[in-house]
Amino acid sequence: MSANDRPTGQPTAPHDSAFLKACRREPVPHTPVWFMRQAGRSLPEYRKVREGIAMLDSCMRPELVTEITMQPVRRHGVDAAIYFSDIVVPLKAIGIDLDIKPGVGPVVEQPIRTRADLARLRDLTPEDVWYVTEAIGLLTAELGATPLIGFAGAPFTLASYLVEGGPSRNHEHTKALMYGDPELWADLLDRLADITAGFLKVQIEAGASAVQLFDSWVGALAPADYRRSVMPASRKVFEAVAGYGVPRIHFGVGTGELLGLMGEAGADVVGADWRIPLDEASRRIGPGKAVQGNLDPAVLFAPTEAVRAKTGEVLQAAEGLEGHIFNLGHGVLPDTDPDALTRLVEDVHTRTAR
Ligand code: 1CP
Repeated sequence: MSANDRPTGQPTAPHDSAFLKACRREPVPHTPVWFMRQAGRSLPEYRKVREGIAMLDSCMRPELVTEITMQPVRRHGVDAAIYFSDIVVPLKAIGIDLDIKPGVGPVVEQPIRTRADLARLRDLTPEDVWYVTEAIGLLTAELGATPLIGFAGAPFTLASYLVEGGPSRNHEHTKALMYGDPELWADLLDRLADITAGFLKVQIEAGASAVQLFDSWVGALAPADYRRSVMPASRKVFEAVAGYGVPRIHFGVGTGELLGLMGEAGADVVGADWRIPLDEASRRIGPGKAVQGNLDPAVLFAPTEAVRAKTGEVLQAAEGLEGHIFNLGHGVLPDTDPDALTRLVEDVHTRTAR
């Protein structure tokens, strides 16, 4: 069955999908499921179409982006698609000299550490990312009633790659700048907030039904530092796209102590990793927000019965919450068996059918 060809009684537009209903905290026919990093990573059909094409080049080819974005929707029957791209694409698009190195991640040729470096961060225009607009046009036509999630990296996580020059465990250069030159840091995050907001606007205007702001590495900060040095920029991003009325999702790893502040930053949905049960996460996030998560992605390497048991624990912790979107606590791990993901979608749908 194609996404356009559903039996009667099924939603006919993304607006009526279980995913968007859950984001709005409305009653749902079943708990919606999607997976962070569902596109790419574990799928053999992904590796096949990517053969010989560099990661960043693949993000600039609308037909290829459409195919890769559709693959997990076709294979797993997830309730939403996530646009295939990377958080560093808008930085590359404004001329930052960076590459995504296989097995490493984003690497920035000349890190950004001084006031003079800031001048390299100009605003993003829709023309800089014409391929995103084109790909989303193709995708919304093919997806039918299945919603498309657009995304961007949050200012802190983008700053970490720019200041460190690549992936980092301890974010030491980033924190040195944050504590050592708060004014420059604030200006850097403010610049990144504008670029990020610009990138999300392009995706929403092209047809994305929701957006997720990935602040993957912000769990490295204490709450007081988050509030003072990061929250203003993340809030600026959420406010910039508030007028579109599409749900805004906020996610980071290891953010148990930050969930309240992440909710305050302005999202409609807040994601949590597996280190905190969802009922406690929801309590910390506060009223009026849906929650997303939070099965440990490593659980998918356990036998099927163990996966079912851990899935049951997540669903139980989410019982009674207004608005739960089932997801992993972080992205799909590259060696995950794709069939385990398909079984997980079926299991959540069956157990939560109302
Ligand atoms: O669902 C999807 O897979 C959509 C595509 C997607 C997304 C949502 C990619 C493709 N990247 C991202 C987001 C992203 N990229 C995040 C936020 C989500 C998360 O925390 O997982 C982050 C932190 C990145 C940065 C990045 N890009 C890394 C992590 C490096 C580190 O610091 O440890 C890596 C390895 C990449 C490369 C990348 N991005 C995407 C793919 C398919 C790949 C691998 C490319 C390759 O191997 O050539």
